Amino acid sequence: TDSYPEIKRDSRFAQISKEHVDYFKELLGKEAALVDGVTAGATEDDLEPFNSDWMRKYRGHCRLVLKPGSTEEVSKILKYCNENMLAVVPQGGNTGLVGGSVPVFDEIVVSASRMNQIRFFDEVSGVLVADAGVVLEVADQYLAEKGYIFPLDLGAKGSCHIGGNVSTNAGGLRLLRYGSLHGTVLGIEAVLPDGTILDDLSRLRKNNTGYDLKQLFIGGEGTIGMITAVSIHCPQRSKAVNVAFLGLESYEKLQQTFKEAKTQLGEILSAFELMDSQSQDIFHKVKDNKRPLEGEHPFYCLIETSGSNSEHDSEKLEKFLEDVMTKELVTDGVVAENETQLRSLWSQREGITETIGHWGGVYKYDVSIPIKDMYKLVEDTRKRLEDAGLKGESDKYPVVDVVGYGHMGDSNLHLNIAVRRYDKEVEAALEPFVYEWIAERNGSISAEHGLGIAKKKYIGYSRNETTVDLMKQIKNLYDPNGIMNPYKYI
Ligand code: FAD
Ligand code: 2HG
Ligand code: ZN
Repeated sequence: TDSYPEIKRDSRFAQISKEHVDYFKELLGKEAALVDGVTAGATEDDLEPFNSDWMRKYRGHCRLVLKPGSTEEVSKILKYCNENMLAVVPQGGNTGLVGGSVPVFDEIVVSASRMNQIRFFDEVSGVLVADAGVVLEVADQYLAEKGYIFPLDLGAKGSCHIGGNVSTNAGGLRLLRYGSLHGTVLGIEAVLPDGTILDDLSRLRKNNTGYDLKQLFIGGEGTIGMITAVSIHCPQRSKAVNVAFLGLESYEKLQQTFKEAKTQLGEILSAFELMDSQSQDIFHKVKDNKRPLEGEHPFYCLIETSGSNSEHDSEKLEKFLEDVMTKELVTDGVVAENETQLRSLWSQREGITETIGHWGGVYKYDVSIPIKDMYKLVEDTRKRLEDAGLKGESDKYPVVDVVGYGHMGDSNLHLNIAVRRYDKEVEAALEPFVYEWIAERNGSISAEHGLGIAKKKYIGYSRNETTVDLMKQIKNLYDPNGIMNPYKYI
């Protein structure tokens, strides 16, 4: 999908000229702060990491990347772009999965990568204030040394930025325990398209003084401004972390196991992740590693506990395992005995996204559905593609497999269709089928990845007209010229 035949470049936007680039060069000073394919010799290859998304599914044609080093520089860049009608795409680690982080045409990429300083940490309250371009894993390691933890964790932690996380309102693997960024983010600093700096870097947990404007930027996907810093409440890091990996016979038993986990593990439960056998087959085919359990099971789940008393927590988890096996809810299970095993069990879950694209492509649906119906979407989609003669072993079939996994504890399913090639027939079988299926059950077509360009057309399946109209009014208020991340969902 190299181009977007259905989208036309907005002629209101200026073409980038030498004069524009000269302004940015003078402003940013350093050569390292620009990737310039307009006046200097930056090649397609130099620009590729900014033009192409993580899945290599969406590609733009930007010829200029700016890497400001401060909020003031971001302010001057956006003000100039706004006055000169230059369109802009804010970019973090470029790990987003809905094509929102890359340009569509020749929009200028403003990367947060040089804004990567921790600004403040309070060892008593756990409040962290950091630049938007701090990599999530770097923030978490910094916190680990102080006995704290970042309240968000996800497979892309080594590349994604905390500013990108907040802009997508990423959910991830710890939401069950620490809640969403809408609760943990205490404040933001952002630059509006006209250059105004919105300094709302509150360090307070409670602040009921009018509209909570930061919430619009949390999950705003770069459409109303660029986040330059984040203030976030970080919990104490648990001393004892345990992980169990279980094999189960049916989705029904998985639901009962989840209920038992909540009852028996209570306050120490920190993750409950679902993986079906198809997702694990793919992981093992690609990685060729030893499976954690003997034999194969239709469903797997990963349970993590985080508490303060190692002995007490292990005992609780062992007792829980014994109980669910006695009740025949769980067929087989293993508990990590050390840090290496713990990481290896987590990789069975975190590594799915990386391995599933192995055959050429993936159609991704990141959905919220009431838990009892959640896996039926995978079964119905699988049947639909089989009935249409699109799924099979040999190369003549576009579909390799239909896979379900995700954050069961948050009723968030990742339906992934691994394909050998992107194919119009497969697309027609999937859409709007999947979206209608979700809307009928009052689910959400995007639980945590956002809308970007991939889900742009489908917002109406999850939001009514009044809501979408209000969103458009907000967009127009903040960004009247529409320069921020154009052509995307709003
Ligand atoms: P980018 O991809 O660069 O940008 C994402 C969006 O935010 C774009 O619209 C962009 O314009 C905007 N943006 C970025 N930075 C800024 C800024 N400073 N100001 C304003 N707008 C900005 N997501 C989950 O929710 N849960 C998961 O478990 C999860 N796991 C993942 C695992 C893998 C292996 C991968 C590749 C992705 C995963 N994701 C997950 C997707 C997720 O959205 C991103 O990984 C992450 O939150 C995006 O951060 P980023 O810095 O890469 O942002
Ligand atoms: C995860 O939970 C991510 O692993 C990615 O949200 C999901 O690749 C996906 O569809
Ligand atoms: Zn996820």
